[in-house]
Amino acid sequence: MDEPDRGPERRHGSRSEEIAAIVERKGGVVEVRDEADRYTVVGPERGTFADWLTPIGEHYVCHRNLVPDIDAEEWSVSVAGPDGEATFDVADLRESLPTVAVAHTMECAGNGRGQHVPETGSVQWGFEAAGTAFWTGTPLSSVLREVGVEGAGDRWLTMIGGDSLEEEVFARSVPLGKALDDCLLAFGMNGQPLPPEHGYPVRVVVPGWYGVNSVKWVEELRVTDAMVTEGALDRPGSHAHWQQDTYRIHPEGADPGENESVPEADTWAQFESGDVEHPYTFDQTVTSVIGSPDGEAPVAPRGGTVEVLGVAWAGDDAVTRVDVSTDDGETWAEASLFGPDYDCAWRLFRHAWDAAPGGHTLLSRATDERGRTQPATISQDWERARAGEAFPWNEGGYAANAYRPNGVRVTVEREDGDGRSAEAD
Ligand SMILES: Nc1nc2c(c(=O)[nH]1)N[C@H]1C(S)=C(S)[C@@H](COP(=O)(O)O)O[C@H]1N2
Ligand SMILES: [Mo]
Repeated sequence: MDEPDRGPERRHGSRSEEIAAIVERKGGVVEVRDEADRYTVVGPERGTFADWLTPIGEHYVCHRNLVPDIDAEEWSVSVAGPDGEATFDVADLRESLPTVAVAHTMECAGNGRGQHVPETGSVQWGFEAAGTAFWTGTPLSSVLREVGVEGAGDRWLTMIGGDSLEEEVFARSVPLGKALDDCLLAFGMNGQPLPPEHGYPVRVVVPGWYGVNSVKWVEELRVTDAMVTEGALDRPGSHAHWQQDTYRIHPEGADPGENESVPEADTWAQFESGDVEHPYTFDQTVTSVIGSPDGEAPVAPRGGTVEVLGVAWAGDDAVTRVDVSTDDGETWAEASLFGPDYDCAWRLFRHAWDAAPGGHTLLSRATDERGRTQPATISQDWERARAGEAFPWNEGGYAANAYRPNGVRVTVEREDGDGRSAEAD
């Protein structure tokens, strides 16, 4: 097959189409396949962020290679620990080990990448690459006990995807402590069998951490002394691309180098402390999205108010406060948090807005239990970023949580004397 020219200009062309498809589409979920970068992505509309549970059909999808064609009857996960190796097929996981359900807000580390100026490479997500589902499966702690894992120590768990290519293995490592704490081998999503695009028959779910850590179609787990580095696995192909070369926060042109460990896994703590030169994207930074009004059509007040609804999350930390501005950031009001309150899943927020007719820009700004608040913008000035005044522009466009780009422009109609919209009749 002839390969089309994939020069820089051509790639930029395909990026623009991608941006149009993801950000400007109307009317439902759209799958975009970027052959140049081998990415398949699907993203929902803004209205998805007005509900707590994300239906499977509205949950974003992101992966690099094609969905592997897997026969679940034949599939097994091999697990290597201190006492040797064991394999688990899907029936073993379902029937011989405990089943749990975990609420988790999945978010792509590239969510907000399309808000970086200048533009970075790869999928140009706006705010769409996030969703909350119930994931059903076996606790990793149960699986790991079977191969002799008792405590975590400084060890890591390296996870390999069944979509690995001969030349490039899809491998990710998380601290073993996190794996034992709350991670699972999931075989169900929102009460349904795991769909192929979300990792059927079995995927890892790493609650509250960026999506890339939740390896789909998982085929191998290994307890290791270090996170995966190049040449660490006895397999052909490159091993560390997804851990060491990508998904790290660094300025343009930096060579991130390889680390075997980090003193602290929290993404923002790595950045703030300056101890990790090029932070790894593990837990999610605090952020929020308004889901309603969605800006698609004018809204009419009821009894003078319009309800502003949205979601806010902060990875494995809790959201403690959300503020809403209905005048483009001039003034702010504290919203109420309501609805389900699970570790590692987003909270709903609402604010009753005294909405006057005309055009308004709505913003939301979340704060987490560590007192971290979303910054307004993304900036190339890393000093400002370290002071918490902006999110650091980084070459991979990862982990962005600026609130201004997530804002929504809304037109409010006049309400008539009966408390009904003038144009609703
Ligand atoms: N094996 C494998 N797992 C993977 C990926 C992949 O390309 N291969 N993509 C990761 C990325 S980048 C994200 S954001 C999440 C997305 O999960 P979802 O498609 O179920 O939303 O899967 C992660 N797990
Ligand atoms: Mo991702």
